[in-house]
Amino acid sequence: MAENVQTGKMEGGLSAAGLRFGVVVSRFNNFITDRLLQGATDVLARSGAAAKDVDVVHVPGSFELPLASKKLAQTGRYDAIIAIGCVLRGETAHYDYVCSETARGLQLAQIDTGVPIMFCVLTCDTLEQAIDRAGLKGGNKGQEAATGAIEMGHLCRKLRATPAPSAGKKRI
Ligand code: INI
Repeated sequence: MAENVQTGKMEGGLSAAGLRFGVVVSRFNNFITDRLLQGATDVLARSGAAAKDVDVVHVPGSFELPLASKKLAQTGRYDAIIAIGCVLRGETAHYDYVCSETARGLQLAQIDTGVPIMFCVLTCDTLEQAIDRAGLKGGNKGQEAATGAIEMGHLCRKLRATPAPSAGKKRI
């Protein structure tokens, strides 16, 4: 946990050792989501997360990510959740419904449960755009999501341990 005493700045550290993660992955477009999952789990492992502290759950499509993420968060077992999906624009409005409800559902789930949930859902017009964002060497959004999960997991632990201002303390 990094803490800057002079400025009172508080932020999460970058080691995943001792933190627990849930990863929820959509099977739809698994050509892409498998690569995002690989990127995320690589970063967690290289940052010190133990294999026993990373649970991976699969769901049919991105639309199912919010419910499964919320249920994982409600177990109280995880410091952070990573929700992985890939929505590709088709010829109908289906794309818009899946994108907006998935984003809304994941945001509601993290606000309701207080457990950080990373939005690792690609919303792309073309398969090429998705491939660019699921690269095995660079440009992998799963890696970014894992880094965010580690930081938020630390930050939430830190904030939980920070005492609330005492009732008698004068506010200015
Ligand atoms: N789910 C995705 O994750 N990506 C898509 O591109 C997609 N498209 O295009 O339809 C998709 N649809 C399935 C959806 O997420 C649900 O699984 C389905 O509607 C059942 O609830």
